[in-house]
Amino acid sequence: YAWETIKEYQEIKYSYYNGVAKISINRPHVHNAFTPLTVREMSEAMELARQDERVGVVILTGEGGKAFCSGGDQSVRGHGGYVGEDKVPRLNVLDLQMQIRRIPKPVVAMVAGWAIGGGHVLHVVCDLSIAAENARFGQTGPKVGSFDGGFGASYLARVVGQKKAREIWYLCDQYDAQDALQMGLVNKVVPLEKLEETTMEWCAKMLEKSPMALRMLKSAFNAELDGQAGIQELAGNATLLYYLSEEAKEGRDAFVQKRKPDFAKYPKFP
Ligand code: 1HA
Repeated sequence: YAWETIKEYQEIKYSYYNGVAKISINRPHVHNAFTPLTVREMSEAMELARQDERVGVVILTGEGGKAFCSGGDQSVRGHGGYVGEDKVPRLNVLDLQMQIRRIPKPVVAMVAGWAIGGGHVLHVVCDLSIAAENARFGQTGPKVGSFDGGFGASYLARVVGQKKAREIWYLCDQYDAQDALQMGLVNKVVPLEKLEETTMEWCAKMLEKSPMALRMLKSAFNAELDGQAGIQELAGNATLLYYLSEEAKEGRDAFVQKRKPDFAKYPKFP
């Protein structure tokens, strides 16, 4: 694929091809563990993908074929979070998780190798996950002195069920691609050399579909889980659709033209 670099970053790659944006963690020497800078760059790229009208689907992945992401970089873990050049401790990956769930376009995790700890949670919050046969999944929190009690716990439990989610967190075992497929943690398993091709085929199928329908569905899936914030997201999409209607435009036009709106002609559906 002729991926076009959209912006150069230090710790990630951000590229575009045929309606697909690809955000790839580029720290293969540490199995793509993230620092605050990695996350900041991913956040910015995710926002660029959101704003780019050409982009219909986003792929999240890691460089090198050996790891998707191994979580927070433990060598920069300080007092209260992961520390960057500004010396400030951060848990900014939580904001990235929210962005992945909020962007009104499907996000596909393309997982080769390790998806561990906070890196595992990143694939969990993606809309879809496609795994290579060498993929390995797991949480390590209780082993390394951490936990993600947000999406990492409750959303994981929605995906694989309460018993399995508790097993994953309490035992910190590692699971292979077939285990993950069996528990519904991933959508598909393919040989490593087919990973990008298959992921792009899935993206192409989604790109053929109605973007508004996909957008509505994503916010509908979120709404059930996200309470008031989920309803706000779904309702925002309802407002978007309403703004496209003649009926809503009549309200705007009447205001701008300083006249009474004439809504009488619009249908009162049963
Ligand atoms: O839980 C959270 C959060 C919760 C709430 C809010 C925010 C959160 C943010 C983050 C996190 C976390 O991510 S906590 C969990 C952090 N991650 C881990 O505990 C995984 C650590 N890594 C491993 O257990 C293993 O590396 C591995 C099972 C993924 C792979 O093992 P393997 O194949 O034996 O490779 P290994 O030799 O261990 O790793 C290769 C190199 O990468 C090593 O460096 P080297 O000795 O060659 O210099 C290794 O130290 C480095 N590396 C791997 N993972 C990390 C890492 N360096 C720093 N941080 C890592 N996470």
